[in-house]
Amino acid sequence: MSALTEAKVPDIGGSKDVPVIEVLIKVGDTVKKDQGLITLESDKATMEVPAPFAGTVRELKVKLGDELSEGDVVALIEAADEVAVSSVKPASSEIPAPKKPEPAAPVVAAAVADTAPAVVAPAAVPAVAASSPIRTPPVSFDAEALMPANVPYASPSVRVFARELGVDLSKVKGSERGGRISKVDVQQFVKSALVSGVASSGGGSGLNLIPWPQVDFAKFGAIESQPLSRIKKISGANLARNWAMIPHVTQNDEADITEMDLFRKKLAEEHKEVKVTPLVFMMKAVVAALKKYPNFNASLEGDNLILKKYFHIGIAVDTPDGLVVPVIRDVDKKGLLELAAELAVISAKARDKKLGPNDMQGGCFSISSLGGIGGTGFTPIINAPEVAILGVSKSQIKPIWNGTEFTPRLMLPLSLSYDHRVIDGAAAARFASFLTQSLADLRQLLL
Ligand code: CAO
Repeated sequence: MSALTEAKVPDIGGSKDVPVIEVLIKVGDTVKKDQGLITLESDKATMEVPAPFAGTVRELKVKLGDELSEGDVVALIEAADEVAVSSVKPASSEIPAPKKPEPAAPVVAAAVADTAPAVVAPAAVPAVAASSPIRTPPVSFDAEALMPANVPYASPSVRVFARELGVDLSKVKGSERGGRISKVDVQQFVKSALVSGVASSGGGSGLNLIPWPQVDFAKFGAIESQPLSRIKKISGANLARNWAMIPHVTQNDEADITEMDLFRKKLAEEHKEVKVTPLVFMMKAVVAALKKYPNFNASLEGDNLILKKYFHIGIAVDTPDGLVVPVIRDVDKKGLLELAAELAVISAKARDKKLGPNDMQGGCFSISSLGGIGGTGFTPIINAPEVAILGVSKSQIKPIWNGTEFTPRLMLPLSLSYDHRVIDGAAAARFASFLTQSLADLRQLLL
């Protein structure tokens, strides 16, 4: 067995009698260099005492609630590398002058006070170690980094939580009193890092969002807390990412669907077995527009635009548990009635929670129709990795000037959100304009 070496509390900025609020190790644990052994919490900061070298914890000298100051012994550690300990034996009894350690250099000894033996000599330790205590160089902690003002202020559980997520607490802004970092601050930091695609180590290009407001709502009146459904959690995460990462612009337009709706009603009359709504006409018009403007049937992959030669359309379906987007495949190859039947099947499947992952994959472009409900326009959020989405609102009869007089026309509001990294405003205006023309005169779809 190697000699046992004392791990001591390093320079903690002059703080004295600082309580131990967390013991992070137990006897028998193997520790890495710089791994936290205990956490001390003063009224100004929380700080970990790191292992000065790798090894095995043989004895713990502190317990929760103990009050420690610089130089107090935390644990006895058997160094993993015997050479590391023996190599520090000085040639004479003179103690080397303290040097500021170089962080990259291997640590060869623990903290040791000038007067105290650095190596404890239990029975198993070689006699030489017991009789002539090894004097080791001074502490290898970076006192600067451990100064209370430089140590992130967070409770032990938050520190453990951050460690589990691999978050560097020094990069997290604390929202609590005195800048204390809460669990929510850490979660918010992780969310921002994920959204920005920046690793927790940073890089300066994150969103750098301020933490989510923490409000005790119960202070202002009665409340009830309801857990979000699984679908809401999943779709919420997707929507938040898409909204944050895609530069959205929404182009609004109106289609005169007077003739289209007459045709729809006639079709519905003749084919009572299916429900023919304006949505199937939108799907056909969208496919014609995607063929004419292929950049809308694309996905961004790094510096490349992946253009798709197939036409699968996602349809946003409102279910009691939240929004899902099943995909209807090969819309270009299907007629209006077939699409109407498929739409009925897939939306029923969505509402019955019977959609499988396959039903929701492979979409090229999505349509979100709120036309059955109401509204004059909205901003649909692009369903990444698609680059555009069409929002459909409720049609209504409006007086439209035909050059000589106002005539009543059934007008359908359309809202086209597009990824401005891929699509220019002019292209979006053309795409929307093509859609309105096609819906106004369905013969266009045959061209
Ligand atoms: N203008 C006027 N009336 C419209 C219309 C429009 N744009 N679109 C549909 N309607 C009518 C339909 O013709 C139908 O009328 P009848 O009951 O008289 O036959 C009625 O509104 C209801 O239509 P519907 O909503 O059942 O059918 P749909 O084909 O239009 O839509 C579906 C199907 C699944 C898309 C829809 O039910 C749905 O879930 N929409 C919500 C999508 C959503 O939540 N989007 C928001 C995403 S962002 O949060």
